[in-house]
Amino acid sequence: MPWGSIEVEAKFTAGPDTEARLAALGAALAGSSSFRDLYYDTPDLRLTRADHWLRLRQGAGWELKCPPLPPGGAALAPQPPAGGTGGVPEAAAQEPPAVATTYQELTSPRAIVGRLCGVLGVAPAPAWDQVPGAVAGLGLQEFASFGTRRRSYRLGGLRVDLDQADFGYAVAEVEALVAAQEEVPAALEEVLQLRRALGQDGATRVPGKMSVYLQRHRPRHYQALLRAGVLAGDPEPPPQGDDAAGPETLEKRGPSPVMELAGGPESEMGHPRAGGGLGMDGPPLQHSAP
Ligand code: V4E
Repeated sequence: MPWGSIEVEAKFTAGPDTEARLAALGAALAGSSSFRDLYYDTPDLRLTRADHWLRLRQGAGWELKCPPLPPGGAALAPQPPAGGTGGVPEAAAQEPPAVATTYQELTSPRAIVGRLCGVLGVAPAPAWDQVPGAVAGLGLQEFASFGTRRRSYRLGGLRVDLDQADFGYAVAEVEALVAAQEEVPAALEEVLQLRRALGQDGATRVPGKMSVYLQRHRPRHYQALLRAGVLAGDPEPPPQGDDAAGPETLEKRGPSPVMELAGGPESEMGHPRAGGGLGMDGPPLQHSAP
């Protein structure tokens, strides 16, 4: 798959009986992992305002999640913001915001750098054959860093991830990976069917980790993405569990000072680092057998 896989996913809120329901449906625990994600953008947020999410998943490498290119369309021209589609195909992109999203997940350095350059409207430099060179050359800066503990289940071609982020937010997702855009509608149907079987009613939108992270810790970045139509303005989810207060460093310090760019959108760079609260500072990515 030269452009990486297409990920169709729907978030849901897991309950105390979710794992029992998964087992009853025949799902198998595929493993547990802990990882840290570091996300990058330009100081004026041009990547995320265009719905492009560049991250370094420690232990796994660089990944770019972005709206799929239209069939046959390999043009890498600068793109307008997603306009609230969340990467969902146009037919499904009407109001209200969809509960499922469709994103391309690029992992090859060439594809990632090519797409970044397309969005930012610059020509790739020869030294940017690896992602870190492009990150430096394009002036990208880290804007979010958080750890996740994940339990993953498999059921047929679907995967269910139960995530606990170290800033005090738990979220789950049903996910299908497909190779081509034509396979998206069927995958979408399967994903939503399993989400319903796990007890999440069809209409409820559940925000992802990043949405909640930005809302809590990068509010101006969050507002910029609401204005760009990239995020849908989810209500702040209620506190969850023992670590609802989040890691000490983040909660005590609150959002870091914001640097205003003259005449441009606000920057959210220079944030404090999340983490530590769940002891995720050990080896970056550990997989354990079920
Ligand atoms: C695509 C995206 C973001 C990047 C993070 O994606 P997400 O799937 O939430 O993270 P994670 O850790 O579960 O990744 P995985 O391991 O599954 O690859 S941040 C915001 N978006 C867009 C987006 C959206 N607009 N609406 C919803 C409900 N989710 C994501």
